[in-house]
Amino acid sequence: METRAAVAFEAGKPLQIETVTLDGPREGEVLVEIKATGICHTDEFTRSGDDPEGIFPAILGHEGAGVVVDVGPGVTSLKKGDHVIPLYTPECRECEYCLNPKTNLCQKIRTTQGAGLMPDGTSRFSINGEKIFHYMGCSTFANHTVMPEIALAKVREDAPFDKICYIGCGVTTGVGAVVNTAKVEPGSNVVVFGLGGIGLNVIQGARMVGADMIVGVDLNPARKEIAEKFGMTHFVNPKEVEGDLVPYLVDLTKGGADYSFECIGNTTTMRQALECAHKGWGESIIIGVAGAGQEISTRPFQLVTGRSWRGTAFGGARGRSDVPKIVDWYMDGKIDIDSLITHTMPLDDINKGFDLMHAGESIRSVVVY
Ligand code: NAD
Ligand code: DAO
Ligand code: ZN
Ligand code: ZN
Repeated sequence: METRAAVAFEAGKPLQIETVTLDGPREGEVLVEIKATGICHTDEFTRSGDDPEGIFPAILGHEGAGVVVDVGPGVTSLKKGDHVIPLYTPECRECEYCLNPKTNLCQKIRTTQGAGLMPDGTSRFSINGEKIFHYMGCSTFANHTVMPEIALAKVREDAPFDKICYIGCGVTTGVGAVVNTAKVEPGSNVVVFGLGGIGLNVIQGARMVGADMIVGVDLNPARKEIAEKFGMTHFVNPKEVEGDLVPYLVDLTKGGADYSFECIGNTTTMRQALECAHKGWGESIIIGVAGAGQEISTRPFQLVTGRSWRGTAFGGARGRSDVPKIVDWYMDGKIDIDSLITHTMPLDDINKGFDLMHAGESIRSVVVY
């Protein structure tokens, strides 16, 4: 079939809207009509050329929601008409990783996904016979895409696509980091570095589980108002702190954070997040993705004296099992997604979504097909 897509032909260039050829689903695969997709920083990381593993030409996008149009042979868990959210972290339920409760990093299709290909080592996308690569196993910047069955979460049909697409990355990453990775207890003191599309979801996750003090740290004063709406109790702008930020945060939290989260991708703030964690038990969770080749450091005594440093991908969520529950939390009003979707646009205007991100004007832009 033919479908419309925003194609990244070269690193650093705007996406181009094209008619592309999409081959039908093969064994274990599903054809999905994408109804809406968020534009995430990770798409920009790859589009810009900063991602050393970026492959071109490719159809980017990994934060979508849509409807099953057709299924290939052997597909048993999905049928035409089902509503789905694509998963860049699949859940096969049978690999060594899926069988270990300590991780969500299913490895079943890791190698081919990382190479921009379907599990059989080929691509379904092309233009005039020239191969176009898949991206993060999703390619939601196409109106139709083909996905492995194990990388689709079936979700309820009354949930709006233009909101729940954000659960495909940002919401699950932030809320899941609190619920699945840190397992924040009621009454905890939490410090969140970076109040963007991820950090605001950490804040609402912390509120949902009953955290006591929720401190937000951001250089952008405009983030204070929306973070308060999401449950932040104290705002700290590092530019306004006299002296070192870490002792200031330790003092504010009366000894340090029970849990801190780094949602920026900056190795300096990663260190600050670790060091503002409480002596003896504080845990610091890295969510932000730092630039290629960067390294973190601290004095080992920080760990000897009981702080832990951890990281999380996709909020520790097992997508097929956990994503439908997060959709329920949204539909039940336990989490707010609407206020975070600051802009919507048609596919033709997708590059405006990237411009808004650069200007710091959007929390989330969503393309509606
Ligand atoms: P964002 O740009 O929307 O938010 C970042 C925020 O940090 C902004 O509000 C900015 O003002 C603030 N900031 C920047 N530098 C700062 C500093 N030095 N001190 C304090 N505040 C500062 O980004 P986002 O979409 O929320 O993504 C955050 C990070 O999470 C990115 O690195 C992204 O790649 C990563 N991410 C990780 C996962 C995962 O599974 N681990 C998933 C999605 C995104
Ligand atoms: O299993 O080795 C692996 C890779 C898992 C990929 C997880 C990526 C999470 C962070 C990237 C940002 C996602 C938008
Ligand atoms: Zn698996
Ligand atoms: Zn993302």
